[in-house]
Amino acid sequence: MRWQPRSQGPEPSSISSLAHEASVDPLLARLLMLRGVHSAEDAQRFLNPSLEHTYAPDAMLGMQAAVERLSAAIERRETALIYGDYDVDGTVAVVILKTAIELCGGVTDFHVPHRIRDGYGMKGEVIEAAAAAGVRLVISVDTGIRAFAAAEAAQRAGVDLIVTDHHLPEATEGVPRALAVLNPNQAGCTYPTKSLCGAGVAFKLAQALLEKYGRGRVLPSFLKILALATIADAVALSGENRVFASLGLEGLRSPVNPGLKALLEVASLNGSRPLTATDVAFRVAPRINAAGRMDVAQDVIELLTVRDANRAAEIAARLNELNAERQQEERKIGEAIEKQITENPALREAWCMVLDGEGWHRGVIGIAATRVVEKYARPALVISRENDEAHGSGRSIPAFHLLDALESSKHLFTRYGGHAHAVGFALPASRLPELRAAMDTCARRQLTSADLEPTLAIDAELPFENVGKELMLTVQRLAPFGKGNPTPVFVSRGVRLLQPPQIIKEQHVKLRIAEPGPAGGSVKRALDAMGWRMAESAGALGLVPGEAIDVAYTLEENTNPDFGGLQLNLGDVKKAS
Ligand SMILES: [Mn+2]
Repeated sequence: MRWQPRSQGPEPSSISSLAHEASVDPLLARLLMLRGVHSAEDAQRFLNPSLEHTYAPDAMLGMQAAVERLSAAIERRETALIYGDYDVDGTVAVVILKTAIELCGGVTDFHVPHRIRDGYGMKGEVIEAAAAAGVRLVISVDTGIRAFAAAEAAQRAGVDLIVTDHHLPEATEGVPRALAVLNPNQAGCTYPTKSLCGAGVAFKLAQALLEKYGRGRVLPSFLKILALATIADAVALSGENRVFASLGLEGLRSPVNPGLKALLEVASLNGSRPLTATDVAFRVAPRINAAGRMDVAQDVIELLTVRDANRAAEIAARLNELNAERQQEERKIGEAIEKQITENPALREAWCMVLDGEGWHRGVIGIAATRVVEKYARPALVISRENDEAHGSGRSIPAFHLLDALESSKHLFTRYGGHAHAVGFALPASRLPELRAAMDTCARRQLTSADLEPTLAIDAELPFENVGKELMLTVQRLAPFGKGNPTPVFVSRGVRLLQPPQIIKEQHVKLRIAEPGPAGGSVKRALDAMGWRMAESAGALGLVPGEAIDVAYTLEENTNPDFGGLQLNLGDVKKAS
């Protein structure tokens, strides 16, 4: 793996002037600058997230029309049908808007698509059925920005449609015709935060509504679930999103909502330490997503709105089981993919890997694609074939705009959408060979071989003696970490390996290391470094005790006495250069 500085390092003089102006130590100033923070004012905002730093909802195009129509519905006690999506973002968005409208005195209903039966996106049939049942107002959340046919169906059925979404609009056709369209990514919208998740857009509408009805003070209570969606949807954790994630995680330490309590409990997060974005991304979100993947997304809405603790515990336990099932499906597809790649070298050599299998569970192909990208450092599409139909999910590397790549072969698809880094699509199975060839050609045209080389971005090189509690506290001031705000990675060179590498569960490796000193001399202070899923790569180095090694790592708090409060998580290890 290639170690390279995270972006072009800031000038030492600008680091010291930021350190001075913001009264922070130079290392913290450096880490801030590497995260795009350049002024003392921005540093203060970054280090002290507050709702006061968020933008007025009015700044979003379409907000006024949406609030007016919703207020009219509230006054008339007319049912507003919220049309959501089945993932964390989509279900949280439903809960936020539903709760806000009801707090203002309105009446709501919601629809969350059945992943397999309904597929992704807003469907005209659902709106027509609602219209037949007397619904005159539909609001989409986290979906709808490309639902041209559904928007026309709404118009024909005499239903007012408000689209709220964060996915990228169609490049040439723009946005669907609706009473209002809220999406910071649409042409003409000057709202500063372009990277809101779907629940973030719904929150801005909820905010506008609640403020109009004099209920603005309840807004902070939405931040806990908004943080879940913001982290789970992997939007950049900077600006407003950092405020949502940071304040929300703080609140999740002591949730009042019975559903959230039950959910954290089954995820073994008991509030003994502050929650991290990693806890949400790897423990909470997968349990919520399991519902959508296994087709009971409406259970999530019930979980997050139910008052009864017993019912909440029941749903949470069910989500936990579904998550275990999901993990099993994921393992099965992962193994099938590895088998295909070993048996077919052409697949391994493709610059964009397109993998397909009969009957792969459509709920987990996105996760499978993420694993392929992590392992092979190139864009990947994972596709489930069912008879003549193929449904796929894709993930990419930063250098490759995956949605643009699909767009350049749009004639192949019956449906496609998403972002630069993640897409979903469907096509006739007979066109898979064409898709495979087109994606590979497209990737080879746009990427260079350097783009496919796995790299590790380094924030700073430190003497090992500087690694301690104080450094960890500095790092923690920058949390929560995620997309747009990566966990700082440090490098220490020539550290001494004290014991033979310890293999854990055949997959992981633990290294006991200390700062360099004379061979045979006394050991000053030792720390444990965990190499997750690195047993194989570290084993190949044949490390022996006493050897000098270079380590790249992140820091994590570990209250286990064996670790002395601090754990290093290895990004990579090499023999000392
Ligand atoms: Mn979303």
